[in-house]
Amino acid sequence: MSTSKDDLLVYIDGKYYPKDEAKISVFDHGFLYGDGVFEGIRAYNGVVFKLKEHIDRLYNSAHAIMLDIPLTKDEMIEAVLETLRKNNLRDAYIRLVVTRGIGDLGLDPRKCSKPSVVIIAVPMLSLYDEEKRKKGISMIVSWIRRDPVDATSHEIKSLNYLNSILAKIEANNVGADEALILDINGYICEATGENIFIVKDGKLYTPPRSSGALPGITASVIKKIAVKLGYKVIERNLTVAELYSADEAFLTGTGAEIMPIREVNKRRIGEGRIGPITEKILEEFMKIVRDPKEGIPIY
Ligand code: PXG
Repeated sequence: MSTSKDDLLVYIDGKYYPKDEAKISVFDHGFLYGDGVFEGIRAYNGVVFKLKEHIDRLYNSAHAIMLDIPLTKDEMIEAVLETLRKNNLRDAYIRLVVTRGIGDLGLDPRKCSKPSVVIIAVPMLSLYDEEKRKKGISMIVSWIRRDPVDATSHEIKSLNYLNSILAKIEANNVGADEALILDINGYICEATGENIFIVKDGKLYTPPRSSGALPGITASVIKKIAVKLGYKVIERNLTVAELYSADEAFLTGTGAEIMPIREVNKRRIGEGRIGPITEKILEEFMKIVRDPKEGIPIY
């Protein structure tokens, strides 16, 4: 049986705390400056899906911001698994955060002596309702552009998500489900926390890494599934007009899994519901996430 959300145990620097006592200092630069890195991970049926890949990405993000994680990758994997065990979880959403640690009120990270590691695991939450999975979501194109690769690039999964949050606020303000974020050149980049794929004439298209999008772990799984199913996957710059005239389009991410797009800026996409190729890929994805070979078992 899973624990209820109220008696969750949270891992902080090697110790477990009840949810209400799980606290980080206000002098932590993760709080003061968004200085840190994170991962969002999911466990399905007792297996942490692509855990190794998420840990690799976390350490790459940390390396890019010159943050030394005080655990080896193996120790980190064990800490994630132990947090799930302590909470009796088999299907879970896991948030792994490494902050710069406690410093002074200046932003210089050299003043922070020790990074903090936080692992939160909660019973699986669905970010979108299942009806949306069939009908698709509505999107707007946000006026806020993705931080370019030579700025606070989202290739690095840092704690600074204001760029995405501003886009999400725009979507919320007009009652849209999600925001599409363009790169500095006006090409499609990604959504606030999901990558995007377009289907046209039986081929899949997705923006290149140079757009500033996060190299998504779900997206890389989708690419493999698509190829296995016989669809060509092309990475290239995509315009909003191409999205408007796509046969199908969908978002991918750990939280969203695969989410069809019904409309963008009130333009219907394809049939305005989940398309046949998206449906096939979704069906295969749901098999793969439960395959023990695709992750690390908890128990
Ligand atoms: N782009 C961005 C900017 C992300 O933050 C993705 C793409 C998809 O990547 P993965 O590796 O998950 O396929 C992300 C991931 C949330 C949430 O709570 C966000 C993500 C993951 C899990 C939960 O909104 N972002």
